[in-house]
Amino acid sequence: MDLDVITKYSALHAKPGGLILQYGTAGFRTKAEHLDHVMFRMGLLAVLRSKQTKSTIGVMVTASHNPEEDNGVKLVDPLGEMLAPSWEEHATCLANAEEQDMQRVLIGIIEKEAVNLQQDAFVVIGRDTRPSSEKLSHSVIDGVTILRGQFHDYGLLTTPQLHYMVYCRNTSGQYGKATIEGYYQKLSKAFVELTKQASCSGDEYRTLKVDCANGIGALKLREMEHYFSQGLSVHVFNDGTKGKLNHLCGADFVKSHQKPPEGMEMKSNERCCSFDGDADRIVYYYRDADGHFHLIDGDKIATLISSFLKELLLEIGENLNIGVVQTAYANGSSTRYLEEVMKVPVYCTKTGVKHLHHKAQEFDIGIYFEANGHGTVLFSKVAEMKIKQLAKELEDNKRKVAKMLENIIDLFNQAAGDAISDMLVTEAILALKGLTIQQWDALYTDLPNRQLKVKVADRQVINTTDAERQAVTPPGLQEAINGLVKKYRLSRAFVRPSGTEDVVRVYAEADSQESADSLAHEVSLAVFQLAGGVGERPQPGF
Ligand code: NG1
Ligand code: ZN
Repeated sequence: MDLDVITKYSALHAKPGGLILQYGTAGFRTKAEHLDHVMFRMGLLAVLRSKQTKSTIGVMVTASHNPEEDNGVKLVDPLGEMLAPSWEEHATCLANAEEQDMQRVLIGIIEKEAVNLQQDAFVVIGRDTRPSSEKLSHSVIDGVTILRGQFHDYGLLTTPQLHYMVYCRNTSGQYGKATIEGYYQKLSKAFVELTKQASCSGDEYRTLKVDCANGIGALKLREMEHYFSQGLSVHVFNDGTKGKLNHLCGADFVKSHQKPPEGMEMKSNERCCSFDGDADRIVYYYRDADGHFHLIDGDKIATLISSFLKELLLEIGENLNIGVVQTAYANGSSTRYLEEVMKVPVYCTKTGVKHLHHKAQEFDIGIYFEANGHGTVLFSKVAEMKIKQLAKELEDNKRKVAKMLENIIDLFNQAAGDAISDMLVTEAILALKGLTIQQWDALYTDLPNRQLKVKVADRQVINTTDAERQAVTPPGLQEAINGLVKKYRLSRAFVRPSGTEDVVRVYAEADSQESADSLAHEVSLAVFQLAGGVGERPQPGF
C-alpha cells in the first residue's frame, strides 16, 4: 500500500482543523459542508473492513430524518448489521485525525485488526436524495478507489435497501438478488401471495396514503408500486417535487409533534402513514369522525405483528419462542399490553437499532421496534427451516397457515428496519384480519407523553444505566427526576444524551397530556441546572 498516495489524495478531501465528530447511534451526522473528509475516510475504512471480514461492506450516505442541510454516513457490516463496536471506534479516530496523523491512524487500525492488505475488497454504496449526497458519495468512492477496493455504486437507495444489497451479496444470493428489481420482486411476491388469502368479499379496494417526507421513499415506492398493485394501491404525498426534505412532514415530524404532516389531505378514518427521509421508519395515523388525530407508532405496529404471529403459531401448534424488544421510549401501555394481555416476553435495550437487533437475535422470532417506527422481525434459521418444512408437510388449513408464515419471513427485511417492508406487512395483516385502523388503534390506549431536547455544554456528562432508564451522572440528577416523577400519576421520565444530535433528550409520560408536558418541562429544568445547560432556560409550553 502506497501511503504517500493516500496522504496526497487525502489533502484533496482535507479535514477542517479542530473539527471533532463522533460515530454515533447511526454513524456520523452533521452539516453536509463538514463531511467531505469523513466520506473519503469512510471509503478507506470500508475497504479495510471488507478485507478483514472477506465480505462486501456497505456505505450509506444519508442523515435520515434530520434537516435537508445535514448529511451523514454509516457503514453496513456483512449481514446487513450495523458496524461492530471496535470499528466504530476506528471510524471516530480516523474521522478526527488531523491530516498529518492520517497515515499513523490507518496503520494503527491495520495492525490492530490484523487486516491482510493482499485480500480483495468490495464496497457497495447508496445515497438518499439530499442535494449534497451525490458529491459526498463520490468522496466515499475516492476513498475506496485509493485503497484499490472494488465497488458498486447503487446511486439512490433507501437505507434498508442498501442493507438488503449487502446481505444478499454476502449470502451468495440465497437471501435474494442484490438488485433493486430483486428487492421489489421478493417483497411484492410475498405480499401478493399473503394477501390472496384475505377474504375480500365486500371489501373495498385497499388504498393507503403515504407521506414520503419529500425523500427517497417516494421514488422507490413509485418504482415498486406496480409490482404489488394487485393487493394495494398507494397514494404518495410529499414526493419531493415541491417541499423540503423532512420539513413539516415525515415520520419523525408526525411522531414528535403528534400531528399530521403538511401536504396531505386526510379524510376521517382514512388509513395514512409517514416514512422518514431514508425510509427506514414508518408510523401510521388517522383522523376520527370528530377530527381528532390518532398516532399509531412503532409500539403499536410491533403489537399488531406479534399478536398476528402468535395466532398463526398457535393455529399450527408450533411453539417457537417469540420475544419483543423495545427501548425506554416505548409507551408504558404497549409494554403492559404485550406482557399482561398478550403474554409475550418484552425486553428493553439501549436506544439504537444495533442494540435491539442484537437482542432480537436471541429468539426464534424476535420482534423489535423503536417507538419512532424503526423495526423489523428476525426469524432464526431454525424457525425458518421449521416453518418451511411445515408448509410442505401439514395438510389443508394448517398448511395454508404455514405458507402464510413463509411469506411473512420473505416480506420482512431481515437485514434492517424497513418502512416499505413494514408497510406491506401491516397492510397484509390488517387485510387478513379484516381490521380497520380504528380497531387496530383500540388494542390499547397510549399513555400521554412528551419528548423534549435540552442544550448543554457537554452532553457526555450524562451517563446512564438500566437500558438508559437511570442517570448515574451528574450527581443528584436521578434523585431530582425521581422526586418529580412522584408528583404525577402513572408517570415515568428519563434523560439521555442523543447519539445523533448535540442535545440531551428528555422523555416523560403520565396520566394526562398536561401532566406529561409539565413533568417533561420540570425534568428539562433539572437537566439544565445539573448538567450544564447553555443558552436560554427551558420554557414551559410547546
Ligand atoms: P438519538 O439521537 O440517539 O436519540 C435517534 C432516535 C433513535 C434512532 C437514531 C438513529 C429517538 C428518541 N431516538 O437517536 O431511536 O432511530 O436516531 O436514527 O427516537
Ligand atoms: Zn431513517
